[in-house]
Amino acid sequence: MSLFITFEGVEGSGKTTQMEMLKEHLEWKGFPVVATREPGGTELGEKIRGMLLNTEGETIAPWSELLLYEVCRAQLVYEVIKPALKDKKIVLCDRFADSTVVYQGYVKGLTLEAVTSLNTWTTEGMAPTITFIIDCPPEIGLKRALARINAMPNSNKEDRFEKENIEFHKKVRDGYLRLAQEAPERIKVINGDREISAIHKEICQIIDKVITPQNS
Ligand code: T5A
Repeated sequence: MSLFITFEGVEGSGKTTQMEMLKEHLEWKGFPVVATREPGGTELGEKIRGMLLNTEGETIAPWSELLLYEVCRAQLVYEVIKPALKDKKIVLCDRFADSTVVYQGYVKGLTLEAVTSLNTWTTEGMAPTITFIIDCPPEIGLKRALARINAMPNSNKEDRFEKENIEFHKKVRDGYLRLAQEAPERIKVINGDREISAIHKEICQIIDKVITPQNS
């Protein structure tokens, strides 16, 4: 069956952890799965990810930033997501178009009309079947993310956490909760301030209902 599942939330909320665990769960059940991420997921996208997330002090203009995220998305949809869905695979994506609505639209103030219009073009009109917002207070997410980043070798460090203050991340969280209210059918808000295994269990319960034989 083809199914497109995305993971969203504040930095360090546990998106990558949960996506990898869901991938294992689905593969164990015998489904072919492709897991990818934004920004990134393709050769071009990973190059642009480096430009976006490790700016070495250079300021990227808001519209340039938006367009770079959209370039990554267009390439990922074209090269990875669409072909995988066509092959009846389950696609898991760590962040997708909702990130742009929240970060560049709600929080950084670019016009939502432009953001959603660009999203429609670069996704070729495709939307996730289910989106999990892994929700937690940004203070907790940032603490987790910083601990992980500080354990990385220098060459892999990204400097984005030093760029924005806690108010920025609170707005990101509020933005996601607002999106969830606007699309309750698609977006499931999951409490990310719990044990990793408890979060995984809840996500599996939701997905297992979708992939039961009568739906596949
Ligand atoms: N962005 C992105 C935009 O502005 N616009 C866009 O359109 C897009 C697509 C990169 C940045 O780009 C911006 C948003 C971001 O600023 P990213 O690489 O996804 O996006 O950045 P993060 O969200 O920061 O990714 P992280 O990997 O840091 O966070 P995750 O994936 O949420 O967290 P994860 O799973 O890696 O976990 C972090 C640490 O916490 C532990 C893990 O083991 C790990 O060490 N952990 C937990 N610890 C305790 N309890 C739990 N429940 C835990 N879950 C995970």
